[in-house]
Formats: sequence, C-alpha cells, structure tokens
Amino acid sequence: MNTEFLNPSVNVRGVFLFIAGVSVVMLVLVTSIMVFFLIKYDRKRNPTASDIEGNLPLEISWVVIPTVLVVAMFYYGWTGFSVMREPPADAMNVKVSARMWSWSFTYENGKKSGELTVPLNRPVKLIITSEDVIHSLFIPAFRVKEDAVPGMETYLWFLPDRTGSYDLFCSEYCGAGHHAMVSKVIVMSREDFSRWYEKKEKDGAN
Ligand SMILES: [Cu+2]
Repeated sequence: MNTEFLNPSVNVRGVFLFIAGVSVVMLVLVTSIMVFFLIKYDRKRNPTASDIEGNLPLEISWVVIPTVLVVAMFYYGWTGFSVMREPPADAMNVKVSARMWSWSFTYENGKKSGELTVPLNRPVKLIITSEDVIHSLFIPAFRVKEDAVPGMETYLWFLPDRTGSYDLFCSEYCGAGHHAMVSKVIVMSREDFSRWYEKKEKDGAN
C-alpha cells in the first residue's frame, strides 16, 4: 500500500496547491486580457463602439474549460476527503475529550495525558467528544480539523510522518478561555513512545 497517497495531509496540500494554482493562472489571465482590451478599445483608438453577437468557439470554451476545472477540483477534493474519512485498520485509537478550556487524551491502555503523544509513522485515530459546548480540534501541521460535539463522537485520523512538537488548537469559539485552549502533538520515535506509553505515573497530565 502506498502510504504517501493515503496520508491525508499530503492530499490536503495537493488539493490546496491545485486550487491555488488554477486561481493564480485565472487571475493573471483575466487581468491581462482586461488590461489589453482597456488599451485596445479606448476612446482614442476605437471611437465607435460595435455590437458583437455570438461567437461559438468562445462560448464553447468558456463553458467547457471552467466545467473541466471545477470537476477536477471536485474529484481531487472528494478522493482526498474519502481518505480522511477512512482510518486505516492498524491506527492507534486515542479518545479525546474537550472541555472549557482544555484537552484530555486517553490511550488504549488507560493512560491519560493533556498532550497528544504519538509514535512516528503509525496512523492515529482520534475519537472526539466534548463535555460541555462545541469545540473543534485543529492540528495545522497535519492538516486535520474536526468538531468536538457534546453527546456524540466524531473522529479524524492523521499520519505523524515526522518527529517534533506541533500545535493543537481549539478552533471553535467556546467562551472566555478559548484562546488558551491549546495543547501539543508530540511525535516520538517508536522506542521513545513505547517508553513513554508504558510509564505508569501520570506524567504530562496537566
Ligand atoms: Cu474550545
């Protein structure tokens, strides 16, 4: 299996670059044509306005080209989204509970932490809920975000493909302490992670 293709953050980056690229090309194209016409048809060079009726090749092209572009955007968006909605079977499950104004992560062995510590290159599935109001879990470095809703479970998954410490935010305004509802994703090598995971005392539970 090609994990590179299955990595949601790689897909999100690809779709983003595709849409941004198309938009930049369109902006440059439309602006240049507009400036060209402004000069070509100004009053001095073209004193009498003419009425143009119909141009079949032009009409076909401005229907076909945008349709192809929009369908391509939809296709890339949809395939990327499907990957995000299908966590791999070997993913590590972590339960996430959001409350005003902190995050709590519970692992399969019962370990709890205020930060999300994960091993390198193993998919992580977060099963998310909230104890009070609607929050939203956002990890910009891995291009994932999902609402935390009281009374229901939502989920997301990502592939931590590099070690380090990354921001984790609440991205749904949830009251006076919203700005402080931040935590970290700490990606460790597999050895360091096992050591951390097996440690009994509740280190990191802030
Ligand atoms: Cu919040």
